Amino acid sequence: MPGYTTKDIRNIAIVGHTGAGKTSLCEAFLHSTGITTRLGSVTAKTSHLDLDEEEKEHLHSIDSHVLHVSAHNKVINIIDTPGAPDFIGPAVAALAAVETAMVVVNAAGGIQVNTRRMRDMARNFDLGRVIVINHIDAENADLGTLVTMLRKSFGDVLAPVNLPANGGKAVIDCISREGGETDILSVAEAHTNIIERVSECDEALITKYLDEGTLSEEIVRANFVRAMVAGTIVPILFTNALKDVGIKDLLEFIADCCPSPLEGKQRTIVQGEKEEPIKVDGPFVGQVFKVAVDHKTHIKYPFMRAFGGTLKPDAQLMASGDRKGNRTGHLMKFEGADHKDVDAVIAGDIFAVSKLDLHIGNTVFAEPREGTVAMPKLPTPMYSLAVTAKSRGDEAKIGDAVRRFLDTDPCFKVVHDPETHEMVISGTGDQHLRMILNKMHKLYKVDVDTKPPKIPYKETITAKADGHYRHKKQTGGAGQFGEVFLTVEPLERGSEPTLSWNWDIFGGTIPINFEPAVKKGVTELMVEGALAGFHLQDIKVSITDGKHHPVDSKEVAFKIAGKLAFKDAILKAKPVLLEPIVNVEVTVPSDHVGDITGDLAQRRGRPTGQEMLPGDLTIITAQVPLSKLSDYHSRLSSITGGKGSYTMELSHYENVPAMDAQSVIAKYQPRKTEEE
Ligand SMILES: Nc1nc2c(ncn2[C@@H]2O[C@H](COP(=O)(O)OP(=O)(O)OP(=O)(O)O)[C@@H](O)[C@H]2O)c(=O)[nH]1
Ligand SMILES: [Mg+2]
Repeated sequence: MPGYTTKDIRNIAIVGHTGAGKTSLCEAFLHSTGITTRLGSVTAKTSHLDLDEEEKEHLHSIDSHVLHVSAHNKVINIIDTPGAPDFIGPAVAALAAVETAMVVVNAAGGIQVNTRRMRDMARNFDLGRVIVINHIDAENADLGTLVTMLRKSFGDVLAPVNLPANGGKAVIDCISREGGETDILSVAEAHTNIIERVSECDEALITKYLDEGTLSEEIVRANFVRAMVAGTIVPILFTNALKDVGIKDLLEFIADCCPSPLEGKQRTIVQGEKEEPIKVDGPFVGQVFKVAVDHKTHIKYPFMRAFGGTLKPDAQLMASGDRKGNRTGHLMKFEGADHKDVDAVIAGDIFAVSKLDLHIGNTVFAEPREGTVAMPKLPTPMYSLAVTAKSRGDEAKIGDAVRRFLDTDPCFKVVHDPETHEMVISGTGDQHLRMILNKMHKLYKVDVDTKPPKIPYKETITAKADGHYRHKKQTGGAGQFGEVFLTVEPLERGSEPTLSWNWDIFGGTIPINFEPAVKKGVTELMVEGALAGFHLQDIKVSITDGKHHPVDSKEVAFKIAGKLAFKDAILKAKPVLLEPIVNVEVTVPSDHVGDITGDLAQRRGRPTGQEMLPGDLTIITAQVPLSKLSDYHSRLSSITGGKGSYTMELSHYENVPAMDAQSVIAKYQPRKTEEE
């Protein structure tokens, strides 16, 4: 057993925009606690964490890294996450494993796209939040203004718990001290603010504070964790990751003031309507938040957070719903790429196993059982490329390579388009997919040609209608006979499941044993579409009547009758084409705002907001049809001379305007006639 218990563990995900200094802070933690003898540097390519070739080449993290250090007798498990918007997947998944999200802000860059996204995700997932303002030595940093801006954006819950002093060479603690020389703001005000924020977490404390005019340091410290968990305080700390300023203070703060697994967000196992708390001393429950693959040996390492129970190397592990498990084998604690075996894992800890076929998001048990622990919602990959092998015969190699990325990347998806014979890969953005194609080239020696794939339109109906089909075929001896009457009705947009199935047959006009065949025909059409070859959604179908023949009625006859009766009804039910609308956030130098908004308007974009950032940058947000964005990456680059960037995520589906719909449907007419 480890020499610590669950209450001694602190789990922290370090999140925030790219370049904020997250990996550098982790290097500083490793160095400051004596784990590394030299301070690793991202820029000098000597980082102990950013070890991947792509990370070294582009000088930023592309996957999460797991490490742990000790401070004030606590074991601090840390997940360093990538901050580039295209690599947000591993950062979102990391939130599943922790009680606290540490949002790092670059003092010179301010609140950037991913700072806001990760802050909102952490809050919506009920995690404790800490802000770290790093790069306090940056020449153009205006720390006072930044704190004001952060407060505007995060709200009054923000409270500096230390302040930079001595020209950014030190920090002064404001929990224990009430005065002192600082570079910005007053220690006394910060001290009072902390007391107020902490008192807010409890009625009795508010009364005590109002009665006595203050609270002792002892009381503040004793209640700090509760205030963080309740969200009445979001502390701010200052650091310079390269010069060891504020690093020990930050580690001690995490050890003393951030929630342990017993105090922070409590996870539950959800199974249908039932929700069951997880017991720390109950059977083992864990969740996979990262999968690493050693590209040389192809060994897979699922990384897990243990929520309940103790795990030994001889246990069997299985994902929710699996009947059989596999022997756990080595249990490991990782430090970047290095790992050491441990003889047991306790509730609350973060660890890895090897060679087990587990996936990101899997809830894992040591006995067969159902139910899952909720994960924060991962972004839907909306940026796609159709890929074909450059050399003939490489198709199988591409398939193998792609499978490895599917194992490790939570926002990478692949579908085969049976119609165009294309493999369509999807990710969060151009940078994301380029990274995967680069790795495919370097690690698996496969090269591909790419082109924009077809847009994932959908089809639905807007009215109620009846449908009918009589399938009768007489070929020599045995014939085929089946007749189906049905009704379709629209469901609410975005319904789950997308098809509501109702078997309203009375008196055996269609024998019940043909229900699966009719359903098969209907579900086939749900995938194939009736209008233009896209998936149908949000439809209620009721099979109301039919006829059968004692000899000639066969499954195949009812499948065809079901499918074509369904198509008949859909085409009468005022079908429409739906298109994906994405939320786009474009960050550009402010003098390009006019050009960008004009260009977005031409793409049928609807502006939803604009926000100024430090450094004369502006964020423009808009909702735009995905179909209008296939060339956006190069267009943005040419408008801004390469200085603009954008992110997009699925918002919803809505009707395609009539003109555009006609041209999409027209393109699919020939295939439609061929099919029938
Ligand atoms: N001057 C100064 N530079 C810093 C500081 N912290 C980090 N840097 C530099 O800032 C750059 C980005 O640092 P990283 O640690 O890679 O940033 P990150 O947040 O991990 O970035 P992503 O991995 O892309 O999300 C590197 O060149 C660091 O050397 C700091 O406190 N002061
Ligand atoms: Mg990094």
